[in-house]
Amino acid sequence: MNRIARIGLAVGLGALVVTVGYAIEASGSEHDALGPGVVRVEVGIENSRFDLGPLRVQEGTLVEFVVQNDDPIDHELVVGDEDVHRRHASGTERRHPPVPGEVSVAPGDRALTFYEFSEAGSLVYACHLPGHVAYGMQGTIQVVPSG
Ligand SMILES: [Cu+2]
Repeated sequence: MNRIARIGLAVGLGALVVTVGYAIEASGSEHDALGPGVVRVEVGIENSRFDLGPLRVQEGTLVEFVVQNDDPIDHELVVGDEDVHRRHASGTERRHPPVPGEVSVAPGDRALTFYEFSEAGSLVYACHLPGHVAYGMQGTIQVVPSG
């Protein structure tokens, strides 16, 4: 990729992140939650931090998580309920096979996973590599009923 194309991509991704950030920061009803339909959410990881705050998603929305790992170590994104996270927290899987909402991201790599938020409720996203949740690599996802 040449330099101009790279700058264009960076600007494009920046605009996308701003759009998502705006949607998250508003509060209240389903109108400020992501969705409905298919929504792409860019997730950056740097210094073992997700650049993503709490998410609000409308029930029934299919989210494409595009995860960019800018660290020199492995990370992962796991989306799910308490049971899913308990299993990962006590598990020993270093890499995840393709499971919706679960993806490993090698150093400097970019990976994606899809997750359909089919029921209203509270979910969590996290990285379960040893010590990463304790360091802060987790966040909440509120799935709100669609209007
Ligand atoms: Cu991690």
